[in-house]
Amino acid sequence: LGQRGCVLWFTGLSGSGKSTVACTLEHMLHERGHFTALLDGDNVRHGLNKDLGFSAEDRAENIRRIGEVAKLFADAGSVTMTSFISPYRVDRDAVRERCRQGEFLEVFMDIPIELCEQRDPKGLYKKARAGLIKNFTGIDDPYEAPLSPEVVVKPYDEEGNVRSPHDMALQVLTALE
Ligand code: GGZ
Repeated sequence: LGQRGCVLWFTGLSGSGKSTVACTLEHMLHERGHFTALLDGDNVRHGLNKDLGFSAEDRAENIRRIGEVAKLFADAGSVTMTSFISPYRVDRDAVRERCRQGEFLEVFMDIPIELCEQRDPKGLYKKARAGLIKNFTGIDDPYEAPLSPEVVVKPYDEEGNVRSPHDMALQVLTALE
């Protein structure tokens, strides 16, 4: 890795484990002495992007701004992780285009909606099913899976057991190295 920064762009459904895996990976990177940054809903949608909602236009602007900030961090030498659904391929590809060759790595949390909905850590799928939240990704709003992500994270191991966030983070770390 050296001191070169990069953008690790996590994408996937709500409840797919983006933030958990990114956070676990951040600890691993710290242990190895790397400078990191983590952008997620908690520190971006409540601040920089608090004027934005969940229409396609607002999601596009959300991702554009996050992409610009992530690039600034990466150019400052940070291993920068972003954890947003980022449902539209064109929005993610636009961020990739803004980055230098090899600076942007897309990490696809390839978790079926059935699993995400089963977990439903915040009860949002339940609300979306009940019609209390409109335009919820995967329910009544689209999610466009990446066509050639650098890393694809699957939910089960070879024995069919659910993988731990630690195991998933190790996979991303290995790909990064
Ligand atoms: C999807 C929504 C919605 C709608 C609120 N659709 O599980 P969470 O709670 O913490 O993650 C979701 C988060 C999505 O914000 P992002 O900035 O990642 O979205 S995007 O990249 O599409 O701009 C969910 C919550 O916000 N949430 N309403 N309608 N997720």
